[in-house]
Amino acid sequence: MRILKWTAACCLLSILLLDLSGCAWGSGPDVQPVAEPVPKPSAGQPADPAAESQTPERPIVLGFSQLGSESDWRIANTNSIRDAAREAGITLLLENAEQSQEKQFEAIRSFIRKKVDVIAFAPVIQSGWEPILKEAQQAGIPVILSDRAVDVRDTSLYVTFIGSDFYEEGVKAGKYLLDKMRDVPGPIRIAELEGTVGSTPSIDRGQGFRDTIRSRADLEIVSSAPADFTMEKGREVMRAFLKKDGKPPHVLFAHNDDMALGAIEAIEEAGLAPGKDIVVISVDGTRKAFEKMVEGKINCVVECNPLLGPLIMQAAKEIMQGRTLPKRIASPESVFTEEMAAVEVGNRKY
Ligand code: GYE
Repeated sequence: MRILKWTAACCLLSILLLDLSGCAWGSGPDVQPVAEPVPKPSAGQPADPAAESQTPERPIVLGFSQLGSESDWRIANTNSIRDAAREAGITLLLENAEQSQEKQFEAIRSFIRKKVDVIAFAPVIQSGWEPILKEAQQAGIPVILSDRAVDVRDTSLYVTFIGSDFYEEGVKAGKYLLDKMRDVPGPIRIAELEGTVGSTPSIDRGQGFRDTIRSRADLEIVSSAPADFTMEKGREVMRAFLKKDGKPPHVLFAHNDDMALGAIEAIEEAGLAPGKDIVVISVDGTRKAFEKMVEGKINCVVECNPLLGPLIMQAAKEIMQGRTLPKRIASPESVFTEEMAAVEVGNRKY
């Protein structure tokens, strides 16, 4: 399912004062305003309603279930969360689920048992979250979704979703390809390395890309398979694509940089030149991918910002102060091409 895009029209005054590492509440141009009152946190909630707008005296305790450590994006995301918690004076309980939803359930249950003030998590896949979210709601603990979305009918089960617009990222990748191939006659064969099956970024990037390239009938996705967002699987699956029918694709669309980096190795092993024989398009914008762009081995990287820590801490604080948050908080992101890589590589923060 494609996650709907919302606009957070009314921004909170406090965020204007923040240094959010390039992020801002609800910046997306096509996001619809859905601001919801925050459920009252039970743990650490001041009894006196007048005290609600004051910062609690003891540090806020935030339980964060990180989905794994599968990519450089993820490492940067975890570091951002750790650093931002330290800077905000928030006590962080951080658990790594190693790409297992079951482990995320366990972590969230442990946070509920420990009566943390706020729970945040990056859901590995979209489906199956309703029961655990109900457990958190029954315990009166507000939940922030970070990075990826959940597919639940009752959106009151979480306060806000802080993360990128993955559909738009897929659209950007598709637009780059249409532009790049403007004067190239078809048929153009495309291989796609998908991310984790059932995860929001994989579903939405794939959909945005398809919806965009559909305008040219001679662009065809000839191979598509999941490679779990890791470099190893990217290499392995790309090897299989290249062996498949003896005809290499003209284009590779990798749903993240790590898989693209693995695929580049497979392309070189096959005696082909990535970036030349095969146009390579990727998502994330890690420094390693930029370095490959400088070498001409990746042609385009769609940025996906992992530095969500400051936004998450700000949201946790505002929840504890009883404020109303936008239902969707998206970070502004760019597209970088090989022509810009040499200038931009030094600016990468992850
Ligand atoms: O693109 C990928 C990571 O959910 C946006 O997960 C994130 C994705 C990111 O493994 O590198």
